[in-house]
Amino acid sequence: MRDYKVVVLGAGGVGKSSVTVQFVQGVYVESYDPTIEDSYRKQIEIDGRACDLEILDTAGVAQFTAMRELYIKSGKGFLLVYSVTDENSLKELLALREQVLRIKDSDNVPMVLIGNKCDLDDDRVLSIDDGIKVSQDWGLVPFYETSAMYKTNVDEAFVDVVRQIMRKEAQISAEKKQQKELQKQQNASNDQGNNAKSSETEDKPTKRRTRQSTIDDPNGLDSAPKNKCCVIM
Ligand SMILES: Nc1nc2c(ncn2[C@@H]2O[C@H](COP(=O)(O)OP(=O)(O)OP(=O)(O)O)[C@@H](O)[C@H]2O)c(=O)[nH]1
Ligand SMILES: [Mg+2]
Repeated sequence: MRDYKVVVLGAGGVGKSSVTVQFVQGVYVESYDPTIEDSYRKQIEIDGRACDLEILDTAGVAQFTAMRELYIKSGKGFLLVYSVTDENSLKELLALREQVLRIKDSDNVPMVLIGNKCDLDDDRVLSIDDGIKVSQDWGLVPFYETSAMYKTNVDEAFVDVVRQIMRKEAQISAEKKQQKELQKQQNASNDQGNNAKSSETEDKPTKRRTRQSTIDDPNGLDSAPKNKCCVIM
């Protein structure tokens, strides 16, 4: 079974824990208890493959975010969560994504953008289009509006990020295979080159011998018929 480490990031109170607990345990947590760090495991089957998910629910509240860099380093995929009721929470995600890309030193990091609390119509300050715009700015990062309360799009978002990790791993192993193949071919052609060289070196003494025999024998091959002729005559 493959291990997939997913990290849930976002500002304080956007619903990271609620989304995570809804996905892992299928329950909705009404109360708000700021997270320091929680880790969950869940086994699921995606595209016929058994996956062991380790989900790290991180702190959004500033005083607990010191470990963020470590989480990001160890994570394979990221859920970047904002709340559709909190404009600042989306702004905070821009810096968070930059941090993820910087630490991972890559533009190709498995990630989904989540606009949570989509059930709160009356408190909504960010539209679906606001989310779509950010997803486009990020190179079409998959975007889901979720409700942890009603479990809307929660499973879909997690499955999406795991699929991205799977795709990336498959791509990396295909590239490694290709590189090995290329290396093999290169080694083989180097060997051929060396063989050709060594057969050239083997030829040289013969040539030298031929030349030498021509020098040693002043009559050489050309003069043989003459000699013969001479002998006959
Ligand atoms: N209506 C509604 N409320 C939500 C939803 N998700 C979370 N909440 C509520 O928002 C509050 C904060 O949720 P949490 O899941 O604790 O938020 P968090 O992002 O984990 O917060 P930190 O751990 O402090 O970073 C809680 O009271 C939740 O019940 C949602 O989808 N809809
Ligand atoms: Mg939390």
